[in-house]
Amino acid sequence: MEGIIMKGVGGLYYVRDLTDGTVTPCRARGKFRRQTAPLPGDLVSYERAVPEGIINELKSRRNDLIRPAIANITQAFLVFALAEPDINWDLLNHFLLVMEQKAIRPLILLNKKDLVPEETRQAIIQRFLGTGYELLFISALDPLVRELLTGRLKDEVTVLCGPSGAGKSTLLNQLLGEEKMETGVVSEKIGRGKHTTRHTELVEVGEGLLADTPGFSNIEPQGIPYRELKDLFPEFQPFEGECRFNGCLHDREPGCAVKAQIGTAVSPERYDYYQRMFLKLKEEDKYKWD
Ligand SMILES: Nc1nc2c(ncn2[C@@H]2O[C@H](COP(=O)(O)OP(=O)(O)OP(=O)(O)O)[C@@H](O)[C@H]2O)c(=O)[nH]1
Ligand SMILES: [Mg+2]
Ligand SMILES: [Zn+2]
Repeated sequence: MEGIIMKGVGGLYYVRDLTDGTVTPCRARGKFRRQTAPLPGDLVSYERAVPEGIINELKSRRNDLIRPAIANITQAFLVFALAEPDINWDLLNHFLLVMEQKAIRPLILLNKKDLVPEETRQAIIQRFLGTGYELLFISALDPLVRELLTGRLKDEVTVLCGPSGAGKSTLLNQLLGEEKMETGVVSEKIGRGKHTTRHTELVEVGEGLLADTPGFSNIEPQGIPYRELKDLFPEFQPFEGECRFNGCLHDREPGCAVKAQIGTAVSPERYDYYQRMFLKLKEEDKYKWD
């Protein structure tokens, strides 16, 4: 039988059958567990048994993420609060890089719009100039968010990513129309939600699957050669090939067509982020072969 892993807790994987939708707790056969740890989102062949079924085979993955740990994602909702906590722009840009790298479509959801005046929105939109990334201002507390987002879940495996306290679990509950995920006020002391989500779990909603994940304050994009970083910035692409030098990396080279667009088709903030990541990756590259 074939199924998809909804969550893994203490070596037990909850497999949802692709045909009838029933969920069976399963153990994984040792032989492949040693090679690849099964993740939520993994497609498997399994056998039903009482009290626990057995996963016999892990199908090859379309993609996977390490943080949050999940496989076969088709789209990501990047949930950031406009306030409480304030937006960590580097974190948002890191997520965008990871999604580009893994060919996962991102949707930027700026939550808690009730906490900030509408005038602040334009400046945020400007930051993503030319990227083509979709950006929505929402309030996860407002039931209207269901109408806005449910249609986008159909036939997708969607992951909710974002820092602790951004409202991911609140949004999931709103989409489910029930309180399934624990949510909590952001504690001033520890800077994260009280009922902070501890593991990644897929749930069925809107004819698709949606994963709530624990929030984190930092992720580092991995395995990007500094020369290829530019390919992960969609707003640079229209100007590729227009720089004075062949193979221009849009850093310090004279006659750079991308740099000429700063403030018009490329936002200063995103370019600044590009340059900082570029330097960082280049530094790391130096030590790679030592
Ligand atoms: N004012 C306001 N508060 C919100 C909104 N959405 C969520 N919150 C509150 O923000 C707090 C944190 O929400 P959670 O849903 O627990 O956040 P989370 O992203 O799941 O956090 P972690 O599980 O720690 O990663 C809760 O007190 C929510 O009630 C919103 O749209 N407006
Ligand atoms: Mg949560
Ligand atoms: Zn250039």
